Amino acid sequence: MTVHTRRSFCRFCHANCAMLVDVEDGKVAGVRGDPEDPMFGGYTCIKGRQLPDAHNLPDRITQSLVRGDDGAFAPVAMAEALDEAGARLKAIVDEHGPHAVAVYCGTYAFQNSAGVGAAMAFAQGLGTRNFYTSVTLDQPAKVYTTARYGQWMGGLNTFSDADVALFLGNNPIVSHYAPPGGLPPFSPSRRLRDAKEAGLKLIVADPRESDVAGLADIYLPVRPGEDPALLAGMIHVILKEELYDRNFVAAHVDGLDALRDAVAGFTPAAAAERAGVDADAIVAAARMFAGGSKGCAVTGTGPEMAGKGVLTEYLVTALNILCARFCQEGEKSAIPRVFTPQTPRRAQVGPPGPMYGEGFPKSRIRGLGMLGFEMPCNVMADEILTPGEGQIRALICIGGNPEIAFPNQRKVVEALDSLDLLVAIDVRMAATARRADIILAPKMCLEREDITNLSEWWYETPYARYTEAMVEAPGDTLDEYEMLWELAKRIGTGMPLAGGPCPMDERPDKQRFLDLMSAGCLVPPSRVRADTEDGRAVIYEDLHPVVEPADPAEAHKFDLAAAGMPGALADYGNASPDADGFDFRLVSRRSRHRFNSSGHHLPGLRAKRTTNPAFFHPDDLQDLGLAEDDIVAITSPRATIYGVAAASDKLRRGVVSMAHAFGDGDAGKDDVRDKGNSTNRLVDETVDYDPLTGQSVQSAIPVRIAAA
Ligand SMILES: Nc1nc2c(c(=O)[nH]1)N[C@H]1C(S)=C(S)[C@@H](COP(=O)(O)OP(=O)(O)OC[C@H]3O[C@@H](n4cnc5c(=O)[nH]c(N)nc54)[C@H](O)[C@@H]3O)O[C@H]1N2
Ligand SMILES: Nc1nc2c(c(=O)[nH]1)N[C@H]1C(S)=C(S)[C@@H](COP(=O)(O)OP(=O)(O)OC[C@H]3O[C@@H](n4cnc5c(=O)[nH]c(N)nc54)[C@H](O)[C@@H]3O)O[C@H]1N2
Ligand code: SF4
Ligand SMILES: [Mo]
Repeated sequence: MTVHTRRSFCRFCHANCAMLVDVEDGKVAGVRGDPEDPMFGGYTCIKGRQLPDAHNLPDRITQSLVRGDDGAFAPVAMAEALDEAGARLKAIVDEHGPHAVAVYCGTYAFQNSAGVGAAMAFAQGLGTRNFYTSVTLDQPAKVYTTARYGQWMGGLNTFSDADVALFLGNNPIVSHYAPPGGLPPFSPSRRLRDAKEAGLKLIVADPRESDVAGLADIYLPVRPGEDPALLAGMIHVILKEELYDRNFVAAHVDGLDALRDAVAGFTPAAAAERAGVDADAIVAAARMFAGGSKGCAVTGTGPEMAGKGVLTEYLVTALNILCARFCQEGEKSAIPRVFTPQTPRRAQVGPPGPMYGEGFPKSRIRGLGMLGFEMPCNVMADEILTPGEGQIRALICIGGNPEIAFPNQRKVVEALDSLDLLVAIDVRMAATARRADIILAPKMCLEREDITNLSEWWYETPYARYTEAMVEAPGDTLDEYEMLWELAKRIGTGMPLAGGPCPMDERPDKQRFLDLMSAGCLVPPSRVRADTEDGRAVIYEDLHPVVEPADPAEAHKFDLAAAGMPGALADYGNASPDADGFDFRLVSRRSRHRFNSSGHHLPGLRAKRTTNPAFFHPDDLQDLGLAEDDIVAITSPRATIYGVAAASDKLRRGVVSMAHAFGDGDAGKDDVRDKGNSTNRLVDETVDYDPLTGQSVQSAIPVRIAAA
């Protein structure tokens, strides 16, 4: 058989690495990095290289499944599964109203370029407030702080321009994730080494010496959950030594005195005590960061999930503001973004967004509000379990796995099992899918057209791709946007999109759908497709926006005193960080060989690792009377899970570090080596959650350890 090789990009994760795909006999036979791609230069990771298996494994779900009266799944045609789902959803809406239907977009909804757009349109067409995405389990505080404190309309400095960088709990060498201003996730290790060779100064704060920490000029082994102390200490030094950009602050910043008062108590000695690092290192880090001319402080998931996400993001934002880490007039604007609706790029502060939850409906649970159009995931289980007006009775779960990834696993299981209808869109019998009434079989990435709208948040040039489908999907599958359209059609609701209502008489093809969804963007998907030659990326260099002068009619300032954050810092300073009897802190990390709960079924990844080891400092293991490979019981105030002990001298004492959304349910002592466990069983979403975003303590979880 002849092999045809075509260009596409990976969608195993959000990085969208450029790939060459070998197609043989209508199947994906091989993938490798595309060495000619100007952004990725041939880079791939071990996960992406599993795409042939992911597409071809015999146990992939390629036929929809409906649970019969006997409780067993039976394969049915897609049209029939959609008929049944549509009819049951319609009946629930007719009887209980639209809020009774919830939609959840997990990571694989994002990795389909039309997935979240279609899901949001479906939810809005239906009129339900119960729209959830993994963003609110991930880093909602970033969304909150940016909206609240105003944004610099010209954008943050890019990593390529930086001569200094501060990474707090972000390890892009493994995660391929960074917020704006951070390390673009394309060949991240090489990029970081090159930048260091060119003179970049790197500061990393992480309770474990992560891959990026190993390359740092200053490494701060911060105590889990105590980033606010570290950041307040750095700001204290920067203000006291007047290392900040005084011209910029005078022109663009209000509330400096409130911040100055709030950090007054965080002298280097006091901050060091609380954060568990050297006072000298805090001073050196402050001087190094402020001494750079360009480059940002950024956080990953670790500090956001450690209980004080909004406060932490506020302080990070304050650091970047004080040091004016923004693109200035006449410079190319940071991240151009071809497929995202364009906003003006000017050298000024944009208008502040509404307070978190302002102007949007509230949840019935704990008074938590929405993040933009999203309900926080941490209320979903209670919204399902709590009777009354608006109770969720049906859930459509798109490319997500709440049983493994949501806090409070036991409650989530109880909630999922109590639904009248659970529709899961998944490629395998994942833990959540196993509880579904209906499983819809999706196309996988190399069987779809897609655009690079997810990864373009990192492109420093106007780089864009429109990929064709590489192969025909097997079985009876649809693209997620098609499933949602078919469901809306059956329920009789519409799908409002940026470019107007989605036509509901005839299902639009993907190009049409993407064009409607992306209306207002720099270059419409259809034009990128037309401009594409031989499957390569298109770079619209002359469309790269340049930062324009400020518009004097629109005068805004950053307000460092807004939203009570200086007060929150003072409260934090006065609180005692101890949790009685729980002397360890369990911190999350990403596994190189999994994508959250995905990958356990892929032989190439299983061969590398079958469990998520519980890493301890060797001295802690010894003090606990434990040895490597022992099974340990990890107990939080909420529950106990088992883990396999591993030693690592890269951890600080008193910390246990585990990959989070692992496994397929609750593994016991006997099978944890083969399955791993989800740390979310330990989490209680109703205690110590961030009062603004509802984010629960998913990292820095208080635990105690014993031999099992
Ligand atoms: N304690 C703790 N909890 C956490 C975190 C943490 O650090 N600590 N991290 C949080 C974060 S950042 C996130 S984003 C969430 C993730 O939360 P989720 O997105 O809910 O979890 P995933 O495991 O990514 O779910 C992906 C699902 O998609 C399925 N899938 C795989 N390929 C495809 C495909 O091609 N199409 C479709 N339709 N489905 C597919 C997989 O089988 C899996 O069931 O977890 C959060 N939970
Ligand atoms: N291989 C792989 N890649 C992934 C994923 C995956 O599961 N596997 N998941 C994807 C997803 S959904 C996301 S959101 C991104 C996340 O991307 P990142 O945020 O970069 O994720 P991590 O690599 O877990 O890095 C988080 C770091 O925070 C540290 N940390 C934990 N608690 C604290 C704390 O209290 N303070 C500080 N300062 N640090 C702390 C951890 O030790 C860890 O090194 O990764 C994505 N990429
Ligand atoms: S980094 Fe992400 S996009 Fe790139 S090859 Fe790995 S899984 Fe695929
Ligand atoms: Mo995430």
